[in-house]
Amino acid sequence: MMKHNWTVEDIEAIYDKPLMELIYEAATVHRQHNAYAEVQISSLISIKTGGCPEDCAYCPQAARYNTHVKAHKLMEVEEVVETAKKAKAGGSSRLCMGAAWREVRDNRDFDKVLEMVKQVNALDMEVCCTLGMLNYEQAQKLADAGLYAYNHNVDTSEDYYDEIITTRTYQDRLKTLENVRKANLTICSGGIIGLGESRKDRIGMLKVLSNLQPHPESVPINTLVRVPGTPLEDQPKVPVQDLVRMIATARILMPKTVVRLSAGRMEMSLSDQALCFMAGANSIFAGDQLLTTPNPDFQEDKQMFDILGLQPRKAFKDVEKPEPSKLS
Ligand code: SAM
Ligand code: DTB
Ligand code: SF4
Repeated sequence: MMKHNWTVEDIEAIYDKPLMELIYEAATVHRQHNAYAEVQISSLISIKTGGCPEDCAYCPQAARYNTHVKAHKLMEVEEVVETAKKAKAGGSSRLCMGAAWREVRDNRDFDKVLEMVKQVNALDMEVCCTLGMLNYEQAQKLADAGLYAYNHNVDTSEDYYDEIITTRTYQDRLKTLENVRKANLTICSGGIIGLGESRKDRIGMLKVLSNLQPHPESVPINTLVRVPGTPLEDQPKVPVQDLVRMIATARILMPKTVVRLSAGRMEMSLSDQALCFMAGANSIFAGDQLLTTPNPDFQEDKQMFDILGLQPRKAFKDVEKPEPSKLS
Protein backbone atom coordinates (compact mmCIF):
# COMPACT_ATOMS: atom_id res chain seq x y z
CA MET A 1 0.00 0.00 0.00
CA MET A 2 1.26 3.44 -0.89
CA LYS A 3 1.11 6.00 1.87
CA HIS A 4 0.15 9.61 1.15
CA ASN A 5 -0.16 11.12 4.62
CA TRP A 6 3.45 11.26 5.74
CA THR A 7 4.03 13.66 8.62
CA VAL A 8 7.19 15.66 9.24
CA GLU A 9 7.90 13.36 12.21
CA ASP A 10 7.52 10.23 10.03
CA ILE A 11 9.95 11.64 7.49
CA GLU A 12 12.45 12.86 10.10
CA ALA A 13 12.50 9.39 11.64
CA ILE A 14 13.61 8.01 8.26
CA TYR A 15 15.90 10.85 7.15
CA ASP A 16 17.83 10.94 10.44
CA LYS A 17 18.62 7.21 10.65
CA PRO A 18 22.30 6.27 10.78
CA LEU A 19 23.43 6.40 7.15
CA MET A 20 24.27 2.71 6.72
CA GLU A 21 20.94 1.68 8.19
CA LEU A 22 19.08 4.17 5.99
CA ILE A 23 20.77 2.86 2.84
CA TYR A 24 20.06 -0.75 3.83
CA GLU A 25 16.38 -0.03 4.43
CA ALA A 26 16.02 1.92 1.22
CA ALA A 27 17.77 -0.85 -0.72
CA THR A 28 15.38 -3.37 0.83
CA VAL A 29 12.30 -1.35 -0.15
CA HIS A 30 13.77 -0.90 -3.63
CA ARG A 31 14.23 -4.66 -4.09
CA GLN A 32 10.72 -5.37 -2.85
CA HIS A 33 9.11 -3.00 -5.33
CA ASN A 34 11.39 -2.69 -8.35
CA ALA A 35 13.84 -4.54 -10.54
CA TYR A 36 16.80 -3.10 -8.63
CA ALA A 37 19.39 -3.54 -11.37
CA GLU A 38 17.34 -1.59 -13.90
CA VAL A 39 18.17 2.07 -14.34
CA GLN A 40 16.26 4.32 -16.69
CA ILE A 41 18.35 6.36 -19.07
CA SER A 42 16.80 9.70 -19.88
CA SER A 43 18.18 12.42 -22.12
CA LEU A 44 17.58 16.13 -22.17
CA ILE A 45 17.25 18.50 -25.10
CA SER A 46 17.13 22.22 -24.50
CA ILE A 47 14.64 23.10 -27.24
CA LYS A 48 14.58 26.79 -26.25
CA THR A 49 17.55 28.12 -24.37
CA GLY A 50 18.14 31.16 -22.18
CA GLY A 51 16.52 34.57 -22.03
CA CYS A 52 14.03 33.46 -19.39
CA PRO A 53 12.14 36.23 -17.55
CA GLU A 54 12.05 34.34 -14.21
CA ASP A 55 14.52 34.90 -11.36
CA CYS A 56 15.26 31.32 -10.19
CA ALA A 57 18.52 31.91 -8.29
CA TYR A 58 20.11 28.64 -9.42
CA CYS A 59 19.40 28.96 -13.11
CA PRO A 60 21.93 29.90 -15.79
CA GLN A 61 19.05 30.53 -18.24
CA ALA A 62 17.51 33.48 -16.42
CA ALA A 63 17.98 36.57 -18.62
CA ARG A 64 18.85 38.74 -15.63
CA TYR A 65 22.07 36.86 -14.78
CA ASN A 66 25.20 37.14 -16.83
CA THR A 67 26.19 33.51 -17.47
CA HIS A 68 27.84 31.47 -20.23
CA VAL A 69 24.41 30.72 -21.73
CA LYS A 70 23.58 32.30 -25.09
CA ALA A 71 19.86 32.70 -25.75
CA HIS A 72 18.55 30.60 -28.62
CA LYS A 73 15.09 30.58 -30.16
CA LEU A 74 12.97 27.45 -30.35
CA MET A 75 14.69 24.63 -32.23
CA GLU A 76 13.28 23.22 -35.46
CA VAL A 77 11.27 20.01 -35.26
CA GLU A 78 13.65 18.08 -37.55
CA GLU A 79 16.68 18.99 -35.44
CA VAL A 80 14.95 17.81 -32.28
CA VAL A 81 13.98 14.50 -33.88
CA GLU A 82 17.56 13.94 -35.09
CA THR A 83 18.89 14.61 -31.57
CA ALA A 84 16.26 12.29 -30.11
CA LYS A 85 17.36 9.51 -32.47
CA LYS A 86 20.96 9.93 -31.27
CA ALA A 87 19.82 9.75 -27.65
CA LYS A 88 17.90 6.56 -28.42
CA ALA A 89 20.96 5.07 -30.11
CA GLY A 90 22.93 5.94 -26.95
CA GLY A 91 20.49 3.83 -24.92
CA SER A 92 17.95 6.42 -23.76
CA SER A 93 14.37 5.26 -23.38
CA ARG A 94 13.10 8.65 -22.32
CA LEU A 95 13.53 12.11 -23.75
CA CYS A 96 12.84 15.34 -21.92
CA MET A 97 12.47 18.57 -23.91
CA GLY A 98 13.12 21.68 -21.85
CA ALA A 99 12.23 25.28 -22.64
CA ALA A 100 13.40 28.36 -20.74
CA TRP A 101 9.86 29.68 -20.52
CA ARG A 102 7.97 31.06 -17.54
CA GLU A 103 4.81 29.43 -18.88
CA VAL A 104 3.35 27.95 -22.02
CA ARG A 105 1.54 30.39 -24.30
CA ASP A 106 -0.95 29.38 -26.97
CA ASN A 107 1.07 30.40 -29.99
CA ARG A 108 2.98 28.97 -32.93
CA ASP A 109 5.89 27.93 -30.74
CA PHE A 110 3.57 25.74 -28.69
CA ASP A 111 2.17 24.18 -31.89
CA LYS A 112 5.75 23.39 -32.87
CA VAL A 113 6.38 21.73 -29.49
CA LEU A 114 3.23 19.62 -29.99
CA GLU A 115 4.65 18.47 -33.32
CA MET A 116 7.98 17.60 -31.63
CA VAL A 117 6.09 15.54 -29.06
CA LYS A 118 4.22 13.70 -31.80
CA GLN A 119 7.35 12.86 -33.74
CA VAL A 120 9.49 11.80 -30.76
CA ASN A 121 6.62 9.68 -29.46
CA ALA A 122 6.67 7.90 -32.82
CA LEU A 123 10.26 6.82 -32.00
CA ASP A 124 8.78 4.77 -29.17
CA MET A 125 10.44 6.79 -26.44
CA GLU A 126 8.79 8.11 -23.28
CA VAL A 127 8.39 11.77 -24.12
CA CYS A 128 8.60 14.35 -21.36
CA CYS A 129 8.41 18.14 -21.53
CA THR A 130 9.38 20.85 -19.08
CA LEU A 131 8.01 24.13 -20.35
CA GLY A 132 7.09 26.04 -17.19
CA MET A 133 3.56 26.71 -15.97
CA LEU A 134 0.68 25.14 -17.84
CA ASN A 135 -3.11 25.34 -17.77
CA TYR A 136 -5.39 22.33 -18.09
CA GLU A 137 -6.18 22.84 -21.81
CA GLN A 138 -2.49 23.03 -22.65
CA ALA A 139 -1.79 19.88 -20.64
CA GLN A 140 -4.62 18.19 -22.52
CA LYS A 141 -3.14 19.25 -25.89
CA LEU A 142 0.24 17.81 -24.90
CA ALA A 143 -1.42 14.58 -23.81
CA ASP A 144 -3.29 14.35 -27.12
CA ALA A 145 0.00 14.82 -28.98
CA GLY A 146 1.39 11.76 -27.18
CA LEU A 147 3.24 13.27 -24.22
CA TYR A 148 3.99 10.73 -21.51
CA ALA A 149 5.28 12.90 -18.66
CA TYR A 150 5.47 16.52 -17.64
CA ASN A 151 8.34 17.79 -15.49
CA HIS A 152 7.68 20.62 -13.10
CA ASN A 153 9.85 20.65 -9.99
CA VAL A 154 8.72 21.98 -6.63
CA ASP A 155 12.47 22.67 -6.27
CA THR A 156 12.56 23.09 -2.45
CA SER A 157 10.26 23.46 0.55
CA GLU A 158 7.39 25.93 0.55
CA ASP A 159 9.15 27.91 3.32
CA TYR A 160 12.42 28.28 1.44
CA TYR A 161 10.89 28.85 -2.00
CA ASP A 162 10.72 32.67 -1.65
CA GLU A 163 14.47 32.81 -1.04
CA ILE A 164 15.10 31.22 -4.42
CA ILE A 165 12.31 32.44 -6.71
CA THR A 166 10.17 35.56 -6.39
CA THR A 167 8.55 35.70 -9.82
CA ARG A 168 6.03 32.94 -9.09
CA THR A 169 4.65 31.12 -6.07
CA TYR A 170 4.73 27.62 -4.68
CA GLN A 171 0.96 27.49 -5.20
CA ASP A 172 1.48 28.24 -8.93
CA ARG A 173 3.78 25.22 -9.12
CA LEU A 174 1.28 22.95 -7.38
CA LYS A 175 -1.54 24.19 -9.61
CA THR A 176 0.43 23.22 -12.72
CA LEU A 177 1.01 19.75 -11.27
CA GLU A 178 -2.73 19.48 -10.68
CA ASN A 179 -3.44 20.42 -14.31
CA VAL A 180 -0.91 17.85 -15.50
CA ARG A 181 -2.53 15.13 -13.41
CA LYS A 182 -6.04 16.02 -14.59
CA ALA A 183 -4.91 15.59 -18.18
CA ASN A 184 -3.85 12.04 -17.30
CA LEU A 185 -0.16 12.70 -17.86
CA THR A 186 2.43 11.21 -15.54
CA ILE A 187 4.17 13.63 -13.20
CA CYS A 188 7.89 14.21 -12.91
CA SER A 189 8.57 16.50 -9.98
CA GLY A 190 11.49 16.84 -7.62
CA GLY A 191 13.96 19.46 -6.56
CA ILE A 192 17.47 20.64 -5.92
CA ILE A 193 19.74 20.35 -2.92
CA GLY A 194 22.59 22.76 -2.30
CA LEU A 195 20.57 25.98 -2.53
CA GLY A 196 21.48 26.88 1.06
CA GLU A 197 18.35 25.15 2.38
CA SER A 198 18.21 23.50 5.81
CA ARG A 199 17.59 19.87 6.74
CA LYS A 200 14.03 20.95 7.59
CA ASP A 201 13.54 22.32 4.07
CA ARG A 202 14.73 19.07 2.52
CA ILE A 203 12.31 17.13 4.68
CA GLY A 204 9.58 19.65 3.82
CA MET A 205 10.15 19.14 0.11
CA LEU A 206 9.97 15.36 0.47
CA LYS A 207 6.74 15.76 2.43
CA VAL A 208 5.10 17.74 -0.39
CA LEU A 209 6.16 15.21 -3.02
CA SER A 210 5.31 12.08 -1.06
CA ASN A 211 1.86 13.36 -0.08
CA LEU A 212 0.78 13.89 -3.67
CA GLN A 213 -1.78 11.27 -4.53
CA PRO A 214 -0.80 9.36 -6.57
CA HIS A 215 2.92 9.85 -5.97
CA PRO A 216 4.81 11.46 -8.85
CA GLU A 217 5.85 8.62 -11.17
CA SER A 218 9.26 10.27 -11.37
CA VAL A 219 11.21 12.33 -8.82
CA PRO A 220 14.45 13.99 -9.98
CA ILE A 221 16.87 14.87 -7.20
CA ASN A 222 19.28 17.46 -8.55
CA THR A 223 22.44 18.66 -6.85
CA LEU A 224 22.99 22.34 -7.60
CA VAL A 225 25.26 22.92 -10.59
CA ARG A 226 26.98 26.10 -9.44
CA VAL A 227 27.05 28.25 -12.55
CA PRO A 228 29.20 31.41 -12.53
CA GLY A 229 27.03 34.52 -12.84
CA THR A 230 24.06 33.08 -10.90
CA PRO A 231 23.38 34.31 -7.35
CA LEU A 232 24.16 30.81 -6.03
CA GLU A 233 27.55 30.42 -7.74
CA ASP A 234 29.42 30.46 -4.41
CA GLN A 235 27.31 27.92 -2.54
CA PRO A 236 29.38 25.17 -0.91
CA LYS A 237 29.51 21.78 -2.64
CA VAL A 238 26.87 19.37 -1.37
CA PRO A 239 28.45 16.44 0.52
CA VAL A 240 27.54 13.16 -1.17
CA GLN A 241 26.03 11.78 2.03
CA ASP A 242 23.34 14.50 1.88
CA LEU A 243 22.36 13.39 -1.61
CA VAL A 244 22.31 9.73 -0.57
CA ARG A 245 20.06 10.61 2.37
CA MET A 246 17.62 12.41 0.07
CA ILE A 247 17.52 9.56 -2.42
CA ALA A 248 17.14 6.87 0.24
CA THR A 249 14.36 8.77 2.01
CA ALA A 250 12.54 9.41 -1.29
CA ARG A 251 12.80 5.70 -2.09
CA ILE A 252 11.27 4.68 1.26
CA LEU A 253 8.48 7.29 1.07
CA MET A 254 7.61 6.55 -2.58
CA PRO A 255 8.56 2.89 -3.12
CA LYS A 256 7.55 2.57 -6.77
CA THR A 257 8.53 6.00 -8.03
CA VAL A 258 11.44 6.36 -10.43
CA VAL A 259 13.98 8.36 -8.40
CA ARG A 260 16.43 10.13 -10.68
CA LEU A 261 20.01 10.92 -9.79
CA SER A 262 19.84 14.11 -11.86
CA ALA A 263 22.08 17.17 -12.20
CA GLY A 264 25.44 17.11 -10.46
CA ARG A 265 27.02 13.83 -11.63
CA MET A 266 30.06 15.59 -13.14
CA GLU A 267 31.31 16.09 -9.60
CA MET A 268 30.63 12.54 -8.44
CA SER A 269 32.91 9.52 -8.51
CA LEU A 270 31.73 6.07 -9.60
CA SER A 271 31.54 4.96 -5.97
CA ASP A 272 29.48 8.04 -5.04
CA GLN A 273 27.02 7.15 -7.77
CA ALA A 274 27.04 3.49 -6.75
CA LEU A 275 25.90 4.53 -3.27
CA CYS A 276 23.01 6.44 -4.84
CA PHE A 277 21.92 3.39 -6.87
CA MET A 278 22.20 1.26 -3.75
CA ALA A 279 20.00 3.78 -1.92
CA GLY A 280 17.31 3.37 -4.58
CA ALA A 281 18.10 5.77 -7.40
CA ASN A 282 16.92 4.13 -10.61
CA SER A 283 17.28 6.74 -13.30
CA ILE A 284 19.92 9.12 -14.63
CA PHE A 285 20.17 11.86 -17.20
CA ALA A 286 22.62 10.69 -19.84
CA GLY A 287 24.38 12.37 -22.73
CA ASP A 288 27.19 14.89 -22.54
CA GLN A 289 24.91 17.86 -21.92
CA LEU A 290 22.11 18.48 -19.41
CA LEU A 291 20.29 21.61 -20.57
CA THR A 292 23.18 24.07 -20.59
CA THR A 293 25.86 22.39 -18.46
CA PRO A 294 28.05 19.30 -18.98
CA ASN A 295 27.15 15.74 -17.97
CA PRO A 296 29.03 12.41 -18.32
CA ASP A 297 28.79 11.07 -21.89
CA PHE A 298 27.02 7.87 -22.97
CA GLN A 299 30.26 5.91 -23.17
CA GLU A 300 31.25 6.76 -19.59
CA ASP A 301 27.84 5.76 -18.30
CA LYS A 302 27.89 2.52 -20.27
CA GLN A 303 31.16 1.67 -18.56
CA MET A 304 29.68 2.53 -15.19
CA PHE A 305 26.64 0.30 -15.88
CA ASP A 306 28.97 -2.57 -16.87
CA ILE A 307 31.07 -2.20 -13.74
CA LEU A 308 28.04 -2.00 -11.44
CA GLY A 309 25.99 -4.65 -13.26
CA LEU A 310 23.15 -2.27 -14.10
CA GLN A 311 20.87 -2.53 -17.13
CA PRO A 312 18.95 0.18 -18.97
CA ARG A 313 15.22 0.08 -18.22
CA LYS A 314 12.92 -0.31 -21.22
CA ALA A 315 10.49 2.43 -22.24
CA PHE A 316 6.93 2.34 -20.86
CA LYS A 317 7.66 -0.17 -18.13
CA ASP A 318 5.03 -0.47 -15.39
CA VAL A 319 2.69 1.91 -17.14
CA GLU A 320 -0.19 2.41 -14.77
CA LYS A 321 -1.68 5.73 -15.61
CA PRO A 322 -4.60 6.59 -13.33
CA GLU A 323 -7.90 7.53 -14.98
CA PRO A 324 -8.71 11.20 -14.31
CA SER A 325 -12.17 10.17 -13.08
CA LYS A 326 -10.58 8.20 -10.26
CA LEU A 327 -8.70 11.22 -8.92
CA SER A 328 -10.05 13.17 -6.02
N1 SAM B 1 11.59 26.76 -17.36
C1 SAM B 1 10.95 25.58 -16.90
C2 SAM B 1 10.75 25.53 -15.41
O1 SAM B 1 11.45 26.21 -14.69
O2 SAM B 1 9.87 24.78 -14.99
C3 SAM B 1 11.66 24.31 -17.34
C4 SAM B 1 13.18 24.22 -17.34
S1 SAM B 1 14.00 24.40 -15.77
C5 SAM B 1 15.68 24.60 -16.28
C6 SAM B 1 13.86 22.77 -15.05
C7 SAM B 1 14.51 22.51 -13.74
O3 SAM B 1 15.92 22.42 -13.88
C8 SAM B 1 14.32 23.49 -12.63
O4 SAM B 1 13.09 23.39 -11.99
C9 SAM B 1 15.45 23.11 -11.68
O5 SAM B 1 15.00 22.16 -10.74
C10 SAM B 1 16.50 22.48 -12.61
N2 SAM B 1 17.73 23.28 -12.65
C11 SAM B 1 17.90 24.46 -13.30
N3 SAM B 1 19.14 24.95 -13.11
C12 SAM B 1 19.78 24.07 -12.30
C13 SAM B 1 21.09 24.03 -11.73
N4 SAM B 1 21.98 25.00 -11.92
N5 SAM B 1 21.42 22.97 -10.95
C14 SAM B 1 20.51 21.99 -10.74
N6 SAM B 1 19.27 21.98 -11.25
C15 SAM B 1 18.89 23.01 -12.01
C1 DTB C 1 15.44 18.22 -13.69
O1 DTB C 1 14.98 17.98 -12.56
N1 DTB C 1 16.71 18.46 -13.95
C2 DTB C 1 16.92 18.70 -15.36
C3 DTB C 1 15.51 18.49 -15.94
N2 DTB C 1 14.71 18.23 -14.78
C4 DTB C 1 14.90 19.50 -16.80
C5 DTB C 1 17.59 20.00 -15.64
C6 DTB C 1 18.92 20.16 -14.93
C7 DTB C 1 19.52 21.43 -15.40
C8 DTB C 1 20.91 21.64 -14.87
C9 DTB C 1 21.49 22.92 -15.32
C10 DTB C 1 21.62 23.06 -16.80
O2 DTB C 1 22.21 22.19 -17.49
O3 DTB C 1 21.16 24.08 -17.36
FE1 SF4 D 1 13.43 30.11 -16.34
FE2 SF4 D 1 13.01 27.56 -15.70
FE3 SF4 D 1 15.45 28.69 -15.40
FE4 SF4 D 1 13.49 29.41 -13.77
S1 SF4 D 1 14.39 27.35 -13.94
S2 SF4 D 1 14.91 30.80 -14.83
S3 SF4 D 1 11.73 29.30 -15.15
S4 SF4 D 1 14.38 28.32 -17.31
